[in-house]
Amino acid sequence: MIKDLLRGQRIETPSWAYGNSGTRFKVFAQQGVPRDPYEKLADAAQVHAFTGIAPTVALHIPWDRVDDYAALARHARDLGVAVGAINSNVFQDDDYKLGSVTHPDPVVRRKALGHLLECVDIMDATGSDTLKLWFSDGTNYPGQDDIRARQDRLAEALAAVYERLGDDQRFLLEYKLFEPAFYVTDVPDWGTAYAHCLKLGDKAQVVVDTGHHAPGTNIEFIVAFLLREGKLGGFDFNSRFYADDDLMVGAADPFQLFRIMFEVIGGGGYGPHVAFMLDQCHNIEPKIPGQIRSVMNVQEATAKALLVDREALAAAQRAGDVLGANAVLMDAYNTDVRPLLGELREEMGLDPDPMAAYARSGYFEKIAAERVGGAQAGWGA
Ligand code: AOS
Ligand code: ZN
Ligand code: ZN
Repeated sequence: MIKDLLRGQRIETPSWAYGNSGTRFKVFAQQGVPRDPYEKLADAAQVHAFTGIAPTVALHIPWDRVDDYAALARHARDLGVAVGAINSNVFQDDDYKLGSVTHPDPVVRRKALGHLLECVDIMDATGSDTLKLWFSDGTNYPGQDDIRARQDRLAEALAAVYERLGDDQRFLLEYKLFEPAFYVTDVPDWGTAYAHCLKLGDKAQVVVDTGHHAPGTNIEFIVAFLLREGKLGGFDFNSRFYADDDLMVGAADPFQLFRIMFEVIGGGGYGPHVAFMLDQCHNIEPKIPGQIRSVMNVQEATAKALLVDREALAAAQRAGDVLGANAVLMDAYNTDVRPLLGELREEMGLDPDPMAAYARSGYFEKIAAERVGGAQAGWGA
C-alpha cells in the first residue's frame, strides 16, 4: 500500500537547475551543462530515468525560449518526460526596475501582462496545465509608491491572466517574504496570495516555496490551512539556512520536510492536484546528481510520512496523550526507509541506488565531452 503510493509520486524538476548558476558574487561554470532547452530536457530525463518519479520538467520563459514550443514538447516526450509548469519572468528587464504588474506606469504594466499571457500561449502549445507566477515587485523605501494602489494593479493583472486560462489550466501564485524588494514586497506572504486567489476562483491557487519564509515560520501550518481551503496548488521545494538559498530540499531540515509531507498526506493533498516541484540551483555541486539527490530526499520524507500510524496517533490525541502522540510521529520519522525505497526501485525495474547508477552510467563523461560552452541558467547573471 505504501509502496503503491510511493510508486505514484511525481516530482517535477526545474529546467534552470541544469544550467550554470551562482550567487551575485560568482557563477562557477561546470562541465557538460546544457547549451539550450533541448539539452536541459535531456538532463532532466536522466533524473527521471534513475528515480522513476520525475517525469515532468518546469520551463522558464524567457530562459527556455524556443521558436517552436510544440516541437520542444515532442522532444520531451521522445525523451520520456513532459513539460510541466511554465514559469513566467517579469523581473529581469530594465523596464521592471520599479515593478512589473504593479509598476506605476501603465505601459510597463501592459508589457508585463503581455508576457504572462504569452506564457499561457506556451502552455497551450506544450500541453502544460500550470502557470507559475512569481513577482519580484515591491519597493525599497517608505513613500516610494502607494501600497494599496500596487495591490489594485496586481489584482487587475491577475484577473486578466485568470480570464485567459483554459478550462484545464490554472495558475499558482507564489509569495516571498523579501528580495529583491526590501521594504514592501507586493506578494510577501501566503495570506496575500490566498486573498488574491480566493477572489478569482478555483483556477487560482497558492504555491509554497519552502525557502520564502521568515526563520522559524511553521510552514506545515500554512500547508494544512491552505489544503483545508482547497487553495494549495503546489510546492517549490528547496532548503534554506538563511534566506532564499535554493539549496537542495531536505538538506537543511529533513524533519521539516517530513512534517510538511505529513500535513500534505493528512490533508488529502497527496495526488496530482498538488504539484511537487523543485526550485533549486546547484552552484557548487554537480547538477544532475543534485537533482537526483533532491528527488530522493522528497521521496524519503514522503515514505516516512506515509509510515505514520494514523490510528495510533488519533487515539493518542483523543486521550490527550501528549508524549504518546509525539512518539507516534517520531517513530515514523526515525525509521530508515532506504531499504524500502531500494526494494521499490527494484520492483520498478530501476537500480536501488540512483546516485551510484547515474555515476556508473557514463552520461556525465558523455555530456562533458560533447557540450562546450554551456548556458547560464539565468540566476546570478
Ligand atoms: C524566486 O525567488 C522564486 O522562487 C521563483 O519561483 C523562481 O526561483 C524563479 O522564478 C525561477 O523560475
Ligand atoms: Zn520559487
Ligand atoms: Zn525563490
